[in-house]
Amino acid sequence: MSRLRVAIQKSGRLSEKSLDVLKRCGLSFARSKDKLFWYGRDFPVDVLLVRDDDIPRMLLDGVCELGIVGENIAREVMLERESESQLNCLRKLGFGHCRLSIAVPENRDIAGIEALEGTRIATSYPALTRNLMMQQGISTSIVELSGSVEIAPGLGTADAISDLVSTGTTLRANHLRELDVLFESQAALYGRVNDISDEKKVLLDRLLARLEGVMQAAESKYVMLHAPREALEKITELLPGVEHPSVMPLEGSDRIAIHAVCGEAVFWEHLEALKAAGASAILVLPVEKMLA
Ligand code: PRT
Ligand code: ZN
Repeated sequence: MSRLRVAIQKSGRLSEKSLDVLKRCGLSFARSKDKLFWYGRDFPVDVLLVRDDDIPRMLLDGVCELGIVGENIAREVMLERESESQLNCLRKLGFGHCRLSIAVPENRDIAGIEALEGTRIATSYPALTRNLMMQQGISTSIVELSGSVEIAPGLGTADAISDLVSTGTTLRANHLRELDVLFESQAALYGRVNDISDEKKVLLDRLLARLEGVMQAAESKYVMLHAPREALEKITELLPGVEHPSVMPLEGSDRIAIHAVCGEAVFWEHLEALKAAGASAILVLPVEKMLA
């Protein structure tokens, strides 16, 4: 019986959510704390726990068929190896959001990244940075650093940096200013799926269908409310991502009950607008599972 292997980050920003998404696909594992391999119990998918930087290479080397990693790392390795086609991004996962940005010392008067032509840029993402700067017609010399990139300008080893940013706190703390965003990243499921056996392909398709359901369910809400019959059209328009709600009569009332799965986020503003349109008893429930 065929099995698939999925590599995830052992400990770091992506670990918990990577495992969580697999669990929500119905996977469970026989695990031991320090072991790097967890055996899939209910579904033939095993987990390898590794450093995130190793995941794209493990996929390319055929150690595993699947991996959850930031697009930043996947793209960097693909550019390094010039083998973009071999790793497929199967599904973006909606967590681990960050951006690869160019930042400069805040006291330097630099208007845009064009002004960085011929300067030195420190980064842990040399291939991605060089590639994205070249696409904009800017050539720079790359100073490759494996960590603490943000201190390079202060030390005089670079004029600017290209680093991951999420809140911007690290840049501010180091008196750097975000000049431009080169690349937006999030965690994604990657696969080496072209050269796998038919049996593994069947497994992969099952897993991907479940994952699609999980992702859609996470983005969806089930909304129930009461409304005057004549407000149906208006209320349907106000429900985010809904075209055909279920409509039910309410015993002994001229109002109706409307139920709908909203495919987009439901905010307080939506509820206030629904109330203003005549809705009452508005309930918003999470959707646990969904299969199209
Ligand atoms: O040990 P291992 O190699 O597995 O982990 P790691 O330390 O290399 O990675 P980790 O856990 O820090 O990050 C894993 C992935 O999370 C990255 O590859 C990105 O895809 C994603 N991610 C999301 C981030 C950030 N946000 C982030 N803010 N990765 C790093 N940072 C760092 C950034 O490098 C900078 O030093 O956080 C600092 C900036 O954060 P702010 O909030 O101050 O802007
Ligand atoms: Zn890493």
